[in-house]
Amino acid sequence: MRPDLFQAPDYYNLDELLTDEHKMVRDAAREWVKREVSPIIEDYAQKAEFPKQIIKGLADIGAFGPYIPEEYGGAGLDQISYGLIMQEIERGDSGVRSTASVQSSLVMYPIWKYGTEEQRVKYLPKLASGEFMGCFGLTEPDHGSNPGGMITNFKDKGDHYLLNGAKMWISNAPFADIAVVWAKDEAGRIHGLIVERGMEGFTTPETHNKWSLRASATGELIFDNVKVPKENLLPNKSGLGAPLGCLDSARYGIAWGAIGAAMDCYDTALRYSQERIQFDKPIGATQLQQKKLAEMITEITKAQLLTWRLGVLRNEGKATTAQISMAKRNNVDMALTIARDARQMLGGMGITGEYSIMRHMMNLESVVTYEGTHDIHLLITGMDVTGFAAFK
Ligand code: TGC
Ligand code: FAD
Repeated sequence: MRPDLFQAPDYYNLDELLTDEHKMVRDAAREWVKREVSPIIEDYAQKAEFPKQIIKGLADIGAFGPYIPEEYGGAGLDQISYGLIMQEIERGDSGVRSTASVQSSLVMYPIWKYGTEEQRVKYLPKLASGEFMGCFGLTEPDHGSNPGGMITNFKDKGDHYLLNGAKMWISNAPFADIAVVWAKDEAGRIHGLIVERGMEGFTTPETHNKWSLRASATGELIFDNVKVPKENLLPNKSGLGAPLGCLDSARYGIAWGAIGAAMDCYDTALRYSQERIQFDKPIGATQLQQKKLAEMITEITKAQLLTWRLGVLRNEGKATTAQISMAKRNNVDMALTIARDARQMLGGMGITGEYSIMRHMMNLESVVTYEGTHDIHLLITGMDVTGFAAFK
């Protein structure tokens, strides 16, 4: 891959809306991505391997639990800093951002919000430092968009719970030390349980042959009569709303992350259009390529404004699930469209690993699917504005 020459677009001077702390956190993450991710990521994506050596660096830039209080090892930052970190990481690669999203919003968040003080103290500092890695098991082979139909279940056996079932498409599963698993009790109510690697009957086979998120490890979680200690149940929230609450936080981070992938594709295509000569002039001097670039920067700017405002609402505790849904859906679709157009602008070079665009494009096919598909987010907005749920 070529040297990383990334220059972040800021067409509406959005930096003026950021505090010094936001800019410091963002710039540290940007520098780290340039130094530690860009030089190696193409190689790891080609090998379909997660670069485990970056775990410590992710922890050092505050990517594991950015908004978790410092007393539990988190960075104690606000929601805009959290978003900016996700943006910078996904500028490098959506798979690396996935690892950070899962660790922060899908593992640390439920332990912090729904767990006991003992669970917080036991797990959060180790997750923040990267000593422990976690994963989140909600999706099942027969229940993806409709997680409420899950069949994974546990029975009360007096001194422990007995867990049975299977989860599929789980990011970080192949190497995670712990899994936050959503399962039904005997009354059919959903609860979160912390399952630790090494518990008898718990296995995590890796999912191979992905054309997307190749630098992120994905796998299954299989529970065959796993004895889970009673103190591993997250007691402070149950029902489908518990996992959906975690998704609010992760989807918000993805809305920012997608902007990072879009910025990288735009920046690469812009530079290429200024340098690539055809018919004796730069392709950037042609109207067709200018149309693509003008639309890209317009859409990136709109997404930046949408997401910054959402961050303000999150900081005030006022952002709704439907508002988060709209930003996730809009920004990922925006990034995917930009990646496809940018790839065409590079002609044949666009399909090679010399440039990051094709990798972003393939990664974004997962991002537009996970954490609620593009269709499901449209239906959430539809339900919000009409009052009618059209899922069922
Ligand atoms: P519905 O009847 O609407 O709601 C069930 C209960 O949940 C409550 N609720 C929420 N609570 C807190 N936060 C939210 N965001 C909530 N949304 C809903 C709701 O009030 C209700 O409570 P109660 O007390 O009345 O029972 O549920 P539904 O079954 O109709 O489903 C709605 C739907 C389709 C929107 C939901 O199931 C959904 O979002 N489906 C998409 C599934 C999804 O996003 N899965 C993601 C899996 S994790 C993942 O992909 C990680 S990838 C990570 C990475 O690598 O980065
Ligand atoms: P389905 O739900 O079967 O959907 C298939 C199609 O039907 C989609 O186009 C969908 O939009 C459409 N559809 C579904 N319902 C409706 C409806 N009511 N109306 C109209 N259209 C509908 N899950 C986890 O729990 N943890 C993870 O860490 C995780 N990581 C992932 C990593 C990757 C790389 C991928 C690809 C997925 C991951 N997922 C994870 C799973 C992800 O959340 C699901 O793939 C997603 O929710 C969609 O579920 P599904 O694949 O079963 O598709």
